[in-house]
Amino acid sequence: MLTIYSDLHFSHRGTEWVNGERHPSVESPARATHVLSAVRAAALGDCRVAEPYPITDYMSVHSERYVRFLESVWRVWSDAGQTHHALPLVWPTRTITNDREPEHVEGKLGFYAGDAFAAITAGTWEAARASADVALSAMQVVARGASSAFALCRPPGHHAARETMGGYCYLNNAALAAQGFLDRGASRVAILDIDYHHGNGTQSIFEARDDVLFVSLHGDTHRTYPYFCGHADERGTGEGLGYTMNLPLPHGTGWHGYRDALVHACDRIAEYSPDAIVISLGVDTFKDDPISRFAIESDEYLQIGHQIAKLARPTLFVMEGGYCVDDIGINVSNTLIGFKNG
Ligand code: SP5
Ligand code: ZN
Repeated sequence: MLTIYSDLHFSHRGTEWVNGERHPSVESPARATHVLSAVRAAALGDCRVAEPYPITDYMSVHSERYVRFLESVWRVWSDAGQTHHALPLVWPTRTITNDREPEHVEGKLGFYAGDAFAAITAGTWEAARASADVALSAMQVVARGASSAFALCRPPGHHAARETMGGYCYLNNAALAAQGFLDRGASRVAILDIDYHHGNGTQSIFEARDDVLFVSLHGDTHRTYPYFCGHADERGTGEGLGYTMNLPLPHGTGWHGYRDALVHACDRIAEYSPDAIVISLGVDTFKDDPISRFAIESDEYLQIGHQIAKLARPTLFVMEGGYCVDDIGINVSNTLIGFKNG
């Protein structure tokens, strides 16, 4: 299995608020370094750098004004005399909302953010863009006939919606890949999101459509980030009704409960009979993840990969979350090895 990566992610090191203090984000450059080392150590296959894609290619799932915002926001922010990372402070809430983009950068930040977990730094755009290019390059490898590929994306993408950043995400790498498969001739694409957090961005991009099936296993959003959606009764809208499947699981879920949900998810995907599968691969389901509450052990990621392999479809793995840096490498490589060994 070919791995696609980029070193341009190093230019992005975000900050986040924890307990009233500003900290380096747990979504760190070391995550990608450790995953790349583990994939190399596991001799999974070649590792190759991503190709650059034109900015207009990101507009297949994002709006033009949102992409232009991401491209320009750091310059506008620093031109305004600001010296530290940009984080939103004001939001269009449920009742005080319209669709008008503010002119001031402080307003734009809230307009285009779902939360305050997606800091804008000097190198954020370059990194987000490279991450999307990793996903698109790996998608192209599979679209041209490879049975699988691994997109070692950083920053992650599944919390980014059509015009919303959040949860360490800016461009939705998995959604760009899924749309890329459709644009290259696929009729149906399934996205299986196994990050601990609900893929709210991905769901919102595809929930009204039946050409992308979105299936997600995640911590119950009554009690965990990203809150507000990801509930079992969300099944899609309009033509997309029946093409969103959410499987929320309680705090403490270990392999036993997880496996049953994963088998159920895979059964739905098999029934859909997709031409390609995109796996939003987060390993923040790990027992020692610092921000999550599942209890999957390192060896059990082999079983997760094995279940996905049983679907026997062209499969693209897209890196999402996972914040236990010491074990992120083995957890990701075990998933991919479990898949490769069928
Ligand atoms: C891609 C991805 O995994 N994004 C995750 C974003 C999660 N951000 C919010 C986490 C809030 C955690 N607060 C829990 C503190 C536990 N001590
Ligand atoms: Zn996550």
